[in-house]
Amino acid sequence: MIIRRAQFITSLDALGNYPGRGLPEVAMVGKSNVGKSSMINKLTNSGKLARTSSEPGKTRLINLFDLNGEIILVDLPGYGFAKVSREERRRWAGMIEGYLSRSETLRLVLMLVDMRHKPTEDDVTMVEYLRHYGIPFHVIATKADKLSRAEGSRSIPVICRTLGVQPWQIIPFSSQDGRGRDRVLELFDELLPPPEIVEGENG
Ligand SMILES: Nc1nc2c(ncn2[C@@H]2O[C@H](COP(=O)(O)OP(=O)(O)OP(=O)(O)O)[C@@H](O)[C@H]2O)c(=O)[nH]1
Ligand SMILES: [Mg+2]
Repeated sequence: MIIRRAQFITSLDALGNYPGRGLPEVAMVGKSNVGKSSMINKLTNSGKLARTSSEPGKTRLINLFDLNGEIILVDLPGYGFAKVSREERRRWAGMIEGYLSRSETLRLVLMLVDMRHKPTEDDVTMVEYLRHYGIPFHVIATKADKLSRAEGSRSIPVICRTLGVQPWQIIPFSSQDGRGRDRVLELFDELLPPPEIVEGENG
């Protein structure tokens, strides 16, 4: 998919109506600071469409972005961020779960894990949750630019074992150098309606 136009739509604290609702949705999940918002900016080639921060807990609402009027990208708050109050964490978990379990147009989840670290208990829980609800997902191994080639090849089997996924389900990604971007955009292509066949052409 070539992204010609990317626009912020709105922020919600629970799934509700929004302009563009009905289009296929792709949601990013993962712990705080893993790089969800940065990934949106890299995919759309826009410096600051989604707000990022070196401090975890930046995204606090469900943020929706329109791609070409064809796909909705959903930026969710991160989980597992110890510094916010228990009540706030519960509210975020409710937002994430509420969204994942209720959206009827959610077609793909990009589950982000930091390529440098073993996935956490929360990550394992998230994958179990996605499987339970039968939500198709791919694992995005973020911050790949921070690893050497050797470190990178050691990290993939750890992610596979911990999350119980196959290597083909993992896409190493970097918001710095853009690796993985093309593979993710190819996944988006699969969500688009097939091109219309124009009758009368080529016999
Ligand atoms: N080197 C490197 N840094 C990255 C990459 N992706 C994100 N970062 C940095 O990691 C920090 C967190 O990035 P965000 O995109 O805000 O993370 P998030 O997952 O949206 O975080 P929350 O909104 O708090 O859940 C920022 O300082 C980014 O610059 C990457 O691919 N490579
Ligand atoms: Mg964010």
